[in-house]
Amino acid sequence: MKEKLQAIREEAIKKMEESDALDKLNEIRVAYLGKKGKLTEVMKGMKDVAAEERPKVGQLVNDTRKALEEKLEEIKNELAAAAREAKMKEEVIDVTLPAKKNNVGHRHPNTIALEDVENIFVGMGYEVVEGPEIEYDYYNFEALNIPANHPAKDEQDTFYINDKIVLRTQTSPVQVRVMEKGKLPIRVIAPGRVFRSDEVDATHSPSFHQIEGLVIDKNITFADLKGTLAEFAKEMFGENTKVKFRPHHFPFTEPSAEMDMTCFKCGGKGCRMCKGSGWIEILGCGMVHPKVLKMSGIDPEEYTGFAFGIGLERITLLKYEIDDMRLLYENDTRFLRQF
Ligand code: 2U9
Repeated sequence: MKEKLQAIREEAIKKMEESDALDKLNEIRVAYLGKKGKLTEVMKGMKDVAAEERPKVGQLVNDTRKALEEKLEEIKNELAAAAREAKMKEEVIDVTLPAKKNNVGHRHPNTIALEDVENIFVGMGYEVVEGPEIEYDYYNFEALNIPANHPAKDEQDTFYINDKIVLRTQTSPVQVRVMEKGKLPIRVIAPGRVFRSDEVDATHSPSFHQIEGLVIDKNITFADLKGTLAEFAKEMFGENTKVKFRPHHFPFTEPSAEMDMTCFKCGGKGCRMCKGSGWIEILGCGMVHPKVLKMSGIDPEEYTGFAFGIGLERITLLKYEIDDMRLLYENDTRFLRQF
């Protein structure tokens, strides 16, 4: 019995030491220590052992089981450590490799120009207001003194949803809604998308953006308009920028004007940018028509105001010297990356 146990012990330990994987080690455990294992078989033979020998043999069986269990645990730990080591080697990360470059997004040039304009007017105490892109004919035309037979109302220029509803052709209806609320004085700018039934070319698009401004208070004069817009041109295009006003006509302002500024490229000498004239047209403006004030419930005897309209794309193209408006809408990242 003693020799048999010794032989099982040596055989099992040898097999354990030769084992190179955890599942093989488990097979060995089953074969020697399991219910039908070799050591269990020996235990079954105890009944043939003389009664006085049994405690001794029993002790020996227990010692053998303990020794095998200890060895099993030891080899198991060794194999697990080796497996961990191998996995670590396989998953090693080379921290010296150059990092993958992320594509960082850019603000659209129109957005940059819009934020510049907004910051200038917010700095002068204006509030930025927005309104619907789909508007009633009343707010887009009638309340702005644009009569039913005006060419701007032609289907060739305006997108009609039905005979009462249009895609706004200007952001002016936003200011009409502000006036209607009746809270005075008013000092707002209204930026936003507008729609006109135009063919696409280098300077036209059926959808573009405007920034309009409106100031209404007691004693507002054309001098306030001139001072405000001259200051805007300086802040936007440089301290040396000069402006001049040419008479114009809009149904919603009287008198009306267009404002030109000295060319920021040549300073007024004349170049390709300003087509040799030294001047660049940048916006339209005027004193709010008394009829427009009256229609929105403001007394033109008590209050006066000025308004202006800026084409955002025009400012963006000028600022970045871009010669084709279509580039602003194509979302070509090679173009957008440059801003
Ligand atoms: C109210 C009263 C008056 C807004 C104005 C212009 C002059 C103007 C153009 C600029 C380039 C349109 O995008 S563009 O083609 N706009 O010249 N807009 S005065 O006048 C208003 C607005 C609201 C209640």
